[in-house]
Amino acid sequence: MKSIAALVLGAALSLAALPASAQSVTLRSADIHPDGYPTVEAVKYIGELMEQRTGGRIKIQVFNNAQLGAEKDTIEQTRFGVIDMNRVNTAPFNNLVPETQVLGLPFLFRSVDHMHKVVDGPIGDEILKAFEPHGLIGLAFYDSGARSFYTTKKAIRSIDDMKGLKIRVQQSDLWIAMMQAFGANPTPMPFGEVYSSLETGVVDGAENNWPSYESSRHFEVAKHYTLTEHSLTPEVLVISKISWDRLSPDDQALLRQAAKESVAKMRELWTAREKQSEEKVRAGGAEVITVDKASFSAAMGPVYDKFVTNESLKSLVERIRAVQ
Ligand code: BDP
Repeated sequence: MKSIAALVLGAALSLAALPASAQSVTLRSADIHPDGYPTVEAVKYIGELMEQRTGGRIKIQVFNNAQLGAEKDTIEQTRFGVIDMNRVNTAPFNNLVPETQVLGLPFLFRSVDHMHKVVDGPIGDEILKAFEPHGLIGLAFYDSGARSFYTTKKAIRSIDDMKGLKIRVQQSDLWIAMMQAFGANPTPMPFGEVYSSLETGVVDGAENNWPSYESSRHFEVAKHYTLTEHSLTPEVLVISKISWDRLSPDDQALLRQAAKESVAKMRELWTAREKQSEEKVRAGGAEVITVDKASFSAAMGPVYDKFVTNESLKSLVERIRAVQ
């Protein structure tokens, strides 16, 4: 891991010495998911478009499978320009970029279509812009489906079953508070540690969408999947402001355009993958449980009270609700 980070750093430094116009660049992009996962394929697709459109001058290399580290760490490395690009969930950005919190708020989006309308419109652009003061340029939001709980021993059949369960969450204060509001004990940790934590009983459960539940093989150790669908928080693709500023304005425009185009491609891949993953985990013996979502949603008041506090976040939530 260290040697890859050193290579990336070396490449970033040598790039700094080149004049802007003559640049041949390979942008290094991080992802914790494996090859074939829709987020990884979407960023590779941006790379293909960039190669075509710049005559091979600009390329993207995706370091998948958390080769460059866990999301929290790669976010820092991206801010400092050690990694050029990064595809991560919005949750590990929540503490750094408060505007991203609204996207994770439980039961805020009425449907995937509602979420698409929000992130594809001016609100999405506004939240992408909010990354800039933190050394990052937001390029695109990608689908992440709905997140639901899964547990190792006791299945969650009603909100009362959540009392006292140790549930792994992403490293975000919002997500910690959400678990507390559900009655559970939140255990924040990186994605890569979840399988063994489920297996050894460090946690009783976790929560994720169908594709991550499947590709991580968490379904082998946590077989009860309860369709709470409590958050539709999307993924986000960012580029380091340091790497961005090294690109010419024309190349920046090409990259923005290619990133926008990758969203439609990603959604196609995502829809197909959700189905395949669901089939795979059902065939693998997962028990899929439906619940009364309204009773879970009714417990979320404290989360909104604690996190939607200033006028700008209140306005974002109101405007999101108003999107038809
Ligand atoms: C997946 C996201 C990934 C997160 C992971 C998690 O695609 O970026 O790291 O959830 O729960 O759905 O940590």
